[in-house]
Amino acid sequence: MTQPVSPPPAVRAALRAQRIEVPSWAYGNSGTRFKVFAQAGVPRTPQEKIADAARVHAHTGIAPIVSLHIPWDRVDDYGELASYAADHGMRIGAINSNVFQDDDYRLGSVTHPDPRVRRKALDHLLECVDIMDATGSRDLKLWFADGTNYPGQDSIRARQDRLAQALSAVYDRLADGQRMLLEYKLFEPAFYTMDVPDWGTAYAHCRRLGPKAQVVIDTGHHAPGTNIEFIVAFLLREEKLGAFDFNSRFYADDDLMVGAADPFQLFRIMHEIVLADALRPESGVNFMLDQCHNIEPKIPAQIRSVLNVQEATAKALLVDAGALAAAQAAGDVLGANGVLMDAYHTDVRPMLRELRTELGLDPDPMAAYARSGYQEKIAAERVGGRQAGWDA
Ligand code: PSV
Ligand code: MN
Repeated sequence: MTQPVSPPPAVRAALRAQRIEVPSWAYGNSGTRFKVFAQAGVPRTPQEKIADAARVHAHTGIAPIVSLHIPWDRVDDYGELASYAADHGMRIGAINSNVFQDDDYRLGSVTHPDPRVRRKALDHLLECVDIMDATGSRDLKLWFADGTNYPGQDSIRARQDRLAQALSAVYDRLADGQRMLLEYKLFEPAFYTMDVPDWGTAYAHCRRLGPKAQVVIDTGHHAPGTNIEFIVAFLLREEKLGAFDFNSRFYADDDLMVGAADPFQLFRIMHEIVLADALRPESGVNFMLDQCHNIEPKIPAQIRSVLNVQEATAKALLVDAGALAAAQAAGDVLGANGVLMDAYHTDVRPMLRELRTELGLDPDPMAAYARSGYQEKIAAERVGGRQAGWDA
């Protein structure tokens, strides 16, 4: 079945309302542990990162939110930073805590055996909530590098107790309307146990804490072959899916552009989102990117990533839900699969170009950015100073 170029009004409305949040750190230098390649024009300050994020929004029309990472984006006045973002048509999204880049955290942060280190980590998390108050952010994103490398190194159970204690102290500090998002990761940097290795662990902690605690699915944080859309469907049903950290991976936590490695997986994820009516910003699911552009230019890579999510979403919205339900009820295995694949194989690019034109945007965001001269401008202007990166 061929889909019409002009989408039904409901699909059009859903695509207009879709919002994607971009990470400030995607605009800084990044790399592997072997080499960080510097790029010309990379931001030196959080303000310059926000200005770059604003270019992504200017060309896509659906990415007006930027996440910060503290201390990478530390400033004296966060209220002022929020105003700067607003002046650029952006708002500050999730505040990402960082309790993994300090010598004190060699054996963990909130699960460290030493109460002094645990206190220091907790103080940082609480400071992040203060920052949320100043920026008007709703979400605190928690990712813990905590874990162990060797059997017997520390008590798995005691570390869970310490984790629960810290989470509960942060939870109690949250104001009305604020949430904490707990991210899990199978391995890295710890290789024997991670203290939050999987969605089940994150879910169990969040469930005990209450409704303001929600799980984040970083698509790169699973064992190869994991059925991520199953996790999505399950957490949505339990009202515990708070956000995505979108990226793609071939091997481990590769942080490549979302939709680059496996566009079909991204479609399957977005299909579960659409089925649960969780695409609307009011649904509470925050669609964030968490990516690093080690070898490709950063702003166009972010634009491409936003477009990849938009394309997967458009395809998911085109699934004929009635035909799918009928085929499923009839036990028509091939028919049901066919309905899904019809939508996946639809070329949605013409309809998205049309939508952008309606929004007053250039229909081809990648070409429009290339023509805009912004890349040349920042390369010429941003000379001197210290380029942002993983350590700044
Ligand atoms: C950890 O690998 C992670 O996915 C967390 O979200 C961090 O905050 C982010 O990467 C930093 O790059
Ligand atoms: Mn992440």
